[in-house]
Amino acid sequence: MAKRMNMVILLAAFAMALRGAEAALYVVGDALGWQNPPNSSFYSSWASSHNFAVGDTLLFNFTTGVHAVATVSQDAYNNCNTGNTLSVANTGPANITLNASGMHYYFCTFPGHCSIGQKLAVNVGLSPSFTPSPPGTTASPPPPPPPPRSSSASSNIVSNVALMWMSIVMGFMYI
Ligand SMILES: [Cu+2]
Repeated sequence: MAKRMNMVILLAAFAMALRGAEAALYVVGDALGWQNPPNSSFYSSWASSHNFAVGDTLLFNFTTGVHAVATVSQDAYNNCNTGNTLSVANTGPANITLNASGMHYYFCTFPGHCSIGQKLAVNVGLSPSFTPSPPGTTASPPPPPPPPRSSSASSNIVSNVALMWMSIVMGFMYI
C-alpha cells in the first residue's frame, strides 16, 4: 500500500513537470522603465514584442512621486481619463500580476503623461508564455515553432511514465 502511495506521488510530480512553463516577470519598457516615452508608440511596440500569459507579472519601474501606474478601463485608457481609474499604485517600482486573460490597460496618472504615450495595453493569453527574445532580434527571424519541440519532449516523458507503469504491473504479477 505504501509503495502504491509513493507511485501516486511520483506520478503527480510527473504531471506537474509536464505542465512546463513558469510565470514570467516583464519589466515594462525594459531599460527605459515606466516614464515619459521617447515617442507615443513606445509602450505599444514594447507590448507587441511579448506574449503575456495569465500568472505573468508586469514590473513598472518608476520613481515614486514622479510617476504612478493606474489600472484603468479601455475607455479611460483611450481618453487618458485620469479621473476614472480602477486602482492606482503610487509607490515605485510596482508589480502587477496578470490574473485574467484578455486586454489590460494602464497609464500614468500624472498630468499630461498619458497623452504623450505613458500608457500600456497588454493582451493576456491563456497559454503559458514563451521566453521573450532579446531586444532587437525580434523583427527579423520568425520565432521557432515551440509546440512540436515541447510535444516531443513531453511524449518522451509520457513514454517513460508508460514504461514505469508497465514495470509496476509486472512487479505485482510476480508477487
Ligand atoms: Cu508619468
